[in-house]
Amino acid sequence: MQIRLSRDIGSAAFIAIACAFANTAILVPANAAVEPRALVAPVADYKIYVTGKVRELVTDTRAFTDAVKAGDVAKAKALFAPTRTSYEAIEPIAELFSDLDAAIDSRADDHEQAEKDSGFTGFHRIEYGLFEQNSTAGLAPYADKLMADVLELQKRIASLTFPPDKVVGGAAVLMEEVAATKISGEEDRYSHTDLWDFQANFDGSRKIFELFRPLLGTDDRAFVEKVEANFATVDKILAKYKTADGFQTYDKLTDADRKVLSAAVNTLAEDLSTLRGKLGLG
Ligand SMILES: [Cu+2]
Repeated sequence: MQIRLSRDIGSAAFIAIACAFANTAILVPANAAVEPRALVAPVADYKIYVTGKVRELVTDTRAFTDAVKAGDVAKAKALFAPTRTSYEAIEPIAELFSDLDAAIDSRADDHEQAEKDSGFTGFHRIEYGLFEQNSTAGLAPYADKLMADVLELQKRIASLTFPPDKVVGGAAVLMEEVAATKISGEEDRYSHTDLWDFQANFDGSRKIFELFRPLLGTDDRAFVEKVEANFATVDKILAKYKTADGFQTYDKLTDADRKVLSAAVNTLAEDLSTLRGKLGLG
């Protein structure tokens, strides 16, 4: 019917209509590749991952805060970085619990009076006491609050809905944050344990990529290979700094490695934000 109509109204119109159809033919399969129903399984699997990480976080935070309250500076210092990894692994979705994220993981400069600010709580407030002041004096209330906030997070996660666009978008935003600010070593500025956080941030974002990757079509094979290669590059750099019980301090990272790392992370941020569009998540 369209063809007969276009013949009737002339060849120019026919070309326009043919082009419109050609565009539709190109667009439809790409969008139809991901039905909303297909997003249910990766989101459910991701929730299982997050729930497991939060369970670890609760156990580890209890040991960490117990050490702080017992006045055991050495033990508390040793537990600081490993305790944080399960939290950093779920950081892509921190936007879904932003009030708790601020209480648990904000930095001194998020607060008007920096380290002196009574609103500065959580891991980094305790880090400041342990590593900058080399003491647990006055940290007990912060330890109690951190434990309470982590338990509240566990409760909240249990009934939280994970919108797929926030999950996939969160991985991209986290990579952006690593590239833009974390790369300077601002997160763990007193302990210099940033490499532990980086590894956990990458692992957490990679998990999201791996869960949603099966939804991509065969025409995205080059994209998938590129993202995987960049995750591998990041892993390779971090592996150089591994020690028997974790990572060297961040100041050991060479300028050359810092450059390669930041380039790889920038590309990951761009590619992961493309992934959102590829999955039709806007
Ligand atoms: Cu963090």
